[in-house]
Amino acid sequence: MITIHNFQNGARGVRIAWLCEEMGLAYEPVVHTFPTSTEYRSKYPLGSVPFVEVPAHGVSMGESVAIMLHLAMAYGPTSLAPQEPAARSLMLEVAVMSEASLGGWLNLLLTDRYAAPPDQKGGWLTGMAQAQVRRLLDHLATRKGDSPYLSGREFTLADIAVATSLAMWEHALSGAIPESLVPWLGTVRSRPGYAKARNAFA
Ligand SMILES: N[C@@H](CCC(=O)N[C@@H](CS)C(=O)NCC(=O)O)C(=O)O
Repeated sequence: MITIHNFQNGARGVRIAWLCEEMGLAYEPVVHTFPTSTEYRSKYPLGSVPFVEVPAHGVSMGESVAIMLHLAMAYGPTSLAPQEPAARSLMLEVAVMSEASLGGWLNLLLTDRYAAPPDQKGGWLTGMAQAQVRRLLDHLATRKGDSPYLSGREFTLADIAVATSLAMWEHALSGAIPESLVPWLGTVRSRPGYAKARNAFA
C-alpha cells in the first residue's frame, strides 16, 4: 500500500493521488495540518508535503515530481511515462519544470500572499515571480502548440504535474491561465482520476 501524506486540498499531494488513480494503484491518503507534527517530522524532517511511504519496498520519499517518476518506474510500464526517447525527453522536461521552475516561483508567491508580514508583501521579488510564472506558462503553451497534451499526443505525468501547479496559480494566487492552455486544462481536469484524487484530500 502507498501512503500519501498531504495537507487538506494540497495540490502537490493530489498530484501523486491522481497518478495512482490513473495507474490503478491503491493508496491511503493521510491529511496533516500546518505546521506538521513532531511525529510527522520524525518521518520526514523537512516537514513539508507531500511525502510517500511504501513500507513493502522500503520506500519513504518527498519531492512530488520525484515521487511520480518513482511510482511510474516501480509500477510501470505506463503511458504516463513514455519509453520512446523523444516523447520521454519532453515528458521529463515539462514534469521537472513544473516544480524546479514553476513550483519554486509559486512557493515564493504563496509565501508572500499567506505568510509575509503585511508591510513586506508585494515587493520587487513578488512582481518578478509573477512575471516568471507567466513567462513559463507562455513557454509551455508555445511548446505544446497544436498537440493535445503538453508532451505530445499522449496524456503523461507531465500533464498531471503542470495541471496541479496551475491549481495553485489559479485558486490560491488568483492567477490567469493563458487562453491557449484553457482547452487542454479542461480536458485533463475532466479525467475521473482527478476528481477522485481531489476527493481523497478534500
Ligand atoms: N518541491 C516540493 C515542494 C513541497 C512544498 O513546498 N510543499 C508545501 C505544500 S504544497 C509545504 O509543505 N509547505 C509547508 C512547508 O514547507 O513547511 C515538492 O514538489 O514536493
